[in-house]
Amino acid sequence: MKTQVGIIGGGPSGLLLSQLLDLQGIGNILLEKHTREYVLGRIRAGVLEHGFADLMREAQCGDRMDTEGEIHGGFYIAHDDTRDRINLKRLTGGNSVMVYGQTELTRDLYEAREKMGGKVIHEARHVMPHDITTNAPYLTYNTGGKTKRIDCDYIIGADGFHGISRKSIPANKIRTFERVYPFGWLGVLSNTKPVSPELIYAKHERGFALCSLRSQTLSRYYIQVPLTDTVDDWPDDAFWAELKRRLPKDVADALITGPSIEKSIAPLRSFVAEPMRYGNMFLAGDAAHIVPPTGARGLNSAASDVYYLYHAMLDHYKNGDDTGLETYSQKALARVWKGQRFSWWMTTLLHSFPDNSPFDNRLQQTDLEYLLSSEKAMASLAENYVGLPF
Ligand code: FAS
Ligand code: PHB
Repeated sequence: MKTQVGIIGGGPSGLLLSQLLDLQGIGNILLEKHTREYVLGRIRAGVLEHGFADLMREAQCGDRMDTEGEIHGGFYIAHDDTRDRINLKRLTGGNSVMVYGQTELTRDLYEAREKMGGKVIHEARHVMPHDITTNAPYLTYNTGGKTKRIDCDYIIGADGFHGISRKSIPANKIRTFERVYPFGWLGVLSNTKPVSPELIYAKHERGFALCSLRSQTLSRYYIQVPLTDTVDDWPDDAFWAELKRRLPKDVADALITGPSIEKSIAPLRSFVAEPMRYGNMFLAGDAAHIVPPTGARGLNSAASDVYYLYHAMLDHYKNGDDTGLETYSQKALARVWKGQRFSWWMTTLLHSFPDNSPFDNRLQQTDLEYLLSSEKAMASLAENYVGLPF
């Protein structure tokens, strides 16, 4: 097979780029190693920057998001048995975020690809990029016991943190930066009415907690847990009791609990691979960078990579202008690192660090007091949270 762009990975990054390119008549084939059901079984992000929401609309995939998603103009920071609201709209001159689960967004993208007759190949095993540094790169993969080949002009590595694309770059051609946090997030999904109409990020000496939602009947909650914990350590009752301990009393009293329909522990890490281009292969999304989910930057950093790649490919194929391709890595990394900074800062601000000294804890408390007492500090948080410009 021959196409213009070969995409590895059928998560949000790969699917969104595939859809945008197809709409512009730029041929592409996407290879996903799992089944569609497996991909849609993952529970992940919940908050979209307004720039991401606009990109979904441009990809003609925004209708259900606009109908079922919720526009949030603020969120709360809970601490010391009280909570302060961060008024995103006022602090950013009118910007907000869209609360709409990644699972639903991925479903919308899959359905749009299907409707357009997009070439998405599932259960593509042992995908390998070849001749990446030549003008004739190609992909091989195995399906039904047969090895197949896709010749293309460019390869997009949108295969996530554990994918093959980043690992196909010679060690002396790539540099990685990493910070692993000494805790994870235990997340629970429950068919219950959310305790708050807007998200609540809670700082507590017992550990961080987050009250989020997917709809008015589907709640998403998280608590910080030690890395040694497993899901089996947290039966539903223990989870609900611990979440209540970390919330202001009025919120804890209002919490509606119910059986968990999904429960998982995600480790927290900050990670960046540079550069995001090697030869004619471009990395996008989690294949190149990971953030702790505290600042809701993960999926949103993937969106800006897709935005830059989409416009670079447009300029190349429509105008013969390769500036976008040549500057992609530098442009994408500039925004990625701002997302890294914000995610690290918000994680450091709100979590309990077992090895913190009393001095560290005083600094953390002072950071929070300064933030909540300064319009300018809150405006800085707000402009990062709604999304810096692409
Ligand atoms: P993805 O990992 O989503 O997709 C990559 C795809 O490539 C997968 O479908 C995978 O099956 C496929 N693939 C991998 N290797 C392959 C190969 N060799 N061949 C073919 N296909 C291959 N972000 C937030 O903003 N908020 C959150 O709360 C949040 N929670 C998260 C919880 C967890 C457990 C994880 C892992 C991530 C979370 N994230 C969160 C970040 C997450 O949403 C990512 O940013 C987002 O999935 C990035 O999308 P992709 O870059 O498409 O990568
Ligand atoms: C979620 O709803 O899953 C979510 C929301 C905001 C975050 C992290 C996770 O910062």
